[in-house]
Amino acid sequence: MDYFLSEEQQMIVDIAKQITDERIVPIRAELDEKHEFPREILDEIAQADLFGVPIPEEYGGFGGGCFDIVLALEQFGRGCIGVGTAFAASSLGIYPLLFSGTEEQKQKYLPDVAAGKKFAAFGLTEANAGSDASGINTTAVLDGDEWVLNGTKQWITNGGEAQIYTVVAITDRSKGARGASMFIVEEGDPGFSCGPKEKKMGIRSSSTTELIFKDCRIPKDRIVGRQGTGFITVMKTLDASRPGIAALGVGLGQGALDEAAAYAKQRVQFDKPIIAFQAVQHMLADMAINIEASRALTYSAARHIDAHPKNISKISSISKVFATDMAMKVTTDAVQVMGGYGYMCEYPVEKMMRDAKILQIYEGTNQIQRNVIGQELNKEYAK
Ligand code: COS
Repeated sequence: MDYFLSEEQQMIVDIAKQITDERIVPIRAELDEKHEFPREILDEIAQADLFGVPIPEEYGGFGGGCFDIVLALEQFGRGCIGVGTAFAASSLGIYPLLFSGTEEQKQKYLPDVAAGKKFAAFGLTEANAGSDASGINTTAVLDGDEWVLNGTKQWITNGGEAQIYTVVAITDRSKGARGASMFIVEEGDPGFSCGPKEKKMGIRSSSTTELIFKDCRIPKDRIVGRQGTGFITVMKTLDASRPGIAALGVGLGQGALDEAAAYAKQRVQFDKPIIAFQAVQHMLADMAINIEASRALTYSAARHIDAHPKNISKISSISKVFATDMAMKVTTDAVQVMGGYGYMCEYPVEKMMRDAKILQIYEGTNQIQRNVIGQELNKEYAK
């Protein structure tokens, strides 16, 4: 379908597609098997200036919006969700600065992230604060000219690989969600370390670690936004980033359909390629229907967000739920079309199915997305 991309948007697609086909696809299985961080690929993505897509031009970026980043992520998702996640998490890590950072913070941190010289990460989740994000226990206390952070963040993408971390901590427990604040922690700050890499079902090339703060001291001016606004910044960050997760789902679904359809054309049973059987054709057709519907929805959501950046929670969550539930179903069906071969590690759909699962879990489970959508409907229909 023609989505009427501008010249610049088509350029983003073409560059991301080329990196995906030439660099990601040939080594994705090896990266997965070795749990290896895709540093060389990310360096190439940096050389192609794609880390700068969501960063304004005055800080060395491309000045793009949600739709531009969606286009890049769809391509990376088609190749490998692990690589796509590592890329996406760097944007996620700098969204708090874009939304709430001071001019000095933007000038200090954004150009290096835009150039891909430094990676970013976003630290929200804790052992006892997942869906209940406001239940975090990490604290930050002002001591003279420094904030002192204590606590542990869990399952942080790009942990140990990033140099810049935006981290939420409680500054006033009595104020509930209004008692959380956002901070910038840098690699090497005293009292800050990352745990070992977690072993995961999928997205194994991306790094996932704990962030550990033991009397971690950072300068006073590393707070992002006013004290007490950290939770609002978190919510704005997640609203802006969830269509990117939808885009990873669209790409992953497309990648799985490409594999399944190519296999069905060459696999002969009962003297015919199995694509000639209606049972298989209908499975492929359902995949194509749901991928295209997800793509159209995700693109529309991203374009809407760029045009109307306020009150975007509902459409952002709708795109995330629809496209990632689709990715789980399509990758599962791709394995089914390929039968025993699909279940074997030599074929990419086995990894795709494992990778798909995280899309329904991270950046807010799909159950939480339905809560967000339901709460918004509740408000709309009260009018
Ligand atoms: N934008 C701006 N502010 C928002 C917001 C949004 N999208 N969503 C909520 N808020 C504000 C609320 O207005 C409220 O402010 P007040 O206290 O001033 O009224 C505050 O944030 C708390 O909101 P709420 O009471 O709805 O939060 P809950 O404690 O019920 O938590 C959340 C529900 C939003 C945390 C939950 O639905 C959620 O999204 N969980 C998933 C978190 C997540 O994605 N984790 C994975 C992270 S991986 S990076």
